[in-house]
Amino acid sequence: MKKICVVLPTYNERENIETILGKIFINVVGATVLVVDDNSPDGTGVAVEGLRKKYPNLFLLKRKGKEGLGKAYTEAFLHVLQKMDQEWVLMMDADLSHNPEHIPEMLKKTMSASVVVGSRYVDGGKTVGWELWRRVLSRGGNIYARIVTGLPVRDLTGGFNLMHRDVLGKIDFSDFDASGYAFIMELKSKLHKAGAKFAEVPITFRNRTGGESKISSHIISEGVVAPWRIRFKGKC
Ligand SMILES: Nc1nc2c(ncn2[C@@H]2O[C@H](COP(=O)(O)OP(=O)(O)OP(=O)(O)O)[C@@H](O)[C@H]2O)c(=O)[nH]1
Ligand SMILES: [Mg+2]
Repeated sequence: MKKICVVLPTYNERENIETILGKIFINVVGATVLVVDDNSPDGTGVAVEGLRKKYPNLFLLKRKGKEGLGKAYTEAFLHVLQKMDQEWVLMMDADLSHNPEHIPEMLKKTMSASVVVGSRYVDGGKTVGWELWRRVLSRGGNIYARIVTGLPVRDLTGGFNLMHRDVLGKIDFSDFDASGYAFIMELKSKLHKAGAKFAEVPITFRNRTGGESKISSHIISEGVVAPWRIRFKGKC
């Protein structure tokens, strides 16, 4: 069995955290989960601490305050690389948009890839429950980003990704420009430059039903500029 650490960033996910953890541990026998929480005012961190009695393979990385998804992931990835020994690292949202039932299919693809993207934009992939403006923004943004960056991935902004620790370990985490969705795009670009072999597995992404959205105009505008930064980084 492949050893896997699921990294789960949380900010105010108290409504979702117990459900998502239960689903992960049922679908991926032997998984370790590292929750990285930015001191959520709704007590998500406290809830995770309580659940550690039930789940011995559950760990919590506590951060001082909300600094964005990119910073939380960076700290968690470095923690896994320096202090944990799982071979595969999975990043996913805690709001039930990413279904843990897809993880076994993603694990199968690791036979031939070092990064497996849970993808809304390959045959069989879909998004359920989003308003038209978010569907257009995401689909259009992904086409735009792929054309500008030239990266061979259809879901560049998707946050459901399984990565081998060796390729993750080649990345310079001190050199990221982005913090929102664009962090995920920049991560995929860096993985590509580090020689990762990508595969995409179709997923159904469901809009959150519990908790609040954290999408902001800053996150959207960062996503417009990021593909150009990625394209020209190191070239001028
Ligand atoms: N630790 C940490 N987690 C965050 C932060 N911002 C978002 N998250 C978590 O990252 C995941 C993705 O964020 P979401 O708010 O779901 O973003 P989204 O899926 O683009 O948008 P909505 O589902 O509409 O909210 C969720 O598990 C969030 O709780 C942050 O600043 N710090
Ligand atoms: Mg979400």
